[in-house]
Amino acid sequence: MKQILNKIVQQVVKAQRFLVCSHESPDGDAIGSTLGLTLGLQRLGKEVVAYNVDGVPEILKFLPGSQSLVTELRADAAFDVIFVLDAGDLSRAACRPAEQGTMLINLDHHPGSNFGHLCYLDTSAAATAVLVYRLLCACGLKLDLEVATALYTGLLSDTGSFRYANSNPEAFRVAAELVGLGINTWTIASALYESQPRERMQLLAQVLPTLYVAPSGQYASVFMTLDMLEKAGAAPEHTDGFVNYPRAISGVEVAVFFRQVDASTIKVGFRSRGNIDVGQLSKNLGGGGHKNAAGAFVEGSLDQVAPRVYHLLEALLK
Ligand SMILES: [Mn+2]
Repeated sequence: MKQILNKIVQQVVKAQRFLVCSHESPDGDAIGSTLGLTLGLQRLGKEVVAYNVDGVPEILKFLPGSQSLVTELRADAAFDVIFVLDAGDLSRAACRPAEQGTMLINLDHHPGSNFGHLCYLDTSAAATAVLVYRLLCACGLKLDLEVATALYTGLLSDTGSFRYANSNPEAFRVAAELVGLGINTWTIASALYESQPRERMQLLAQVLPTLYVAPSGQYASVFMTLDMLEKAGAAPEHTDGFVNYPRAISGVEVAVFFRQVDASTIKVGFRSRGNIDVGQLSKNLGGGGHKNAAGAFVEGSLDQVAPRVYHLLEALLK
């Protein structure tokens, strides 16, 4: 692990033009890591382009550097190194395969992520932001307020504000270091959790009445149709976190959020507690993810997809 990190440091030292990108539908870790590494490399005197195919979500636009992130790349843009962060799979980064001579470096904490000329995968890291922190420290960079703000946002986001089981000692040590640099924890928390657009609440108000709790009490679901989305004037990204509502019910081991994507596709999002592996379940449905957080796009109407998912859950939870 240390060896790979050293090799990446060598690449950073040697190269000049960098692309930093992450997965589509980016979360706080994807954007926090992207901006943290981008700003950090810039401090080291590098030319860096931050890129994400879906751009910066509204709630993360407070982050330093977010306004310079691009959603498109010029066809002739050339880089010495492409960093792909937190992506799980290269296809989720929607970045061009590296041209001849371009070094592709993968920093990730998703199990099974194994692309890139150099692959720095540590599934024990609470967030990819932690890996970026390690890398920037290994490069000898003294972190500043802006880099710290971006990395802390990634860490806060992927640990569920230090509630999830991935909140390991390193997560707290890195957080302590970043807080020590003078970041404003309340500004960040309030931007992430208490700056919701009204449309999101109006959508949630329609989604919550769809709550279904299985007779066993072990799993629960909510769903969202495109009609609801339109009525609320909301966007799909406003549904982030909706799955946490059924999960918050006492006794529920697996929470499911069914989101209608189009007339014949349902995005099924899973969250589970403890040892229940919804990552494998999602893979069986053609998707992917972590043990406790995963999802898949499934063909069919809600009436077709939901019973199928419930059936699989009955088997999983038996
Ligand atoms: Mn992550």
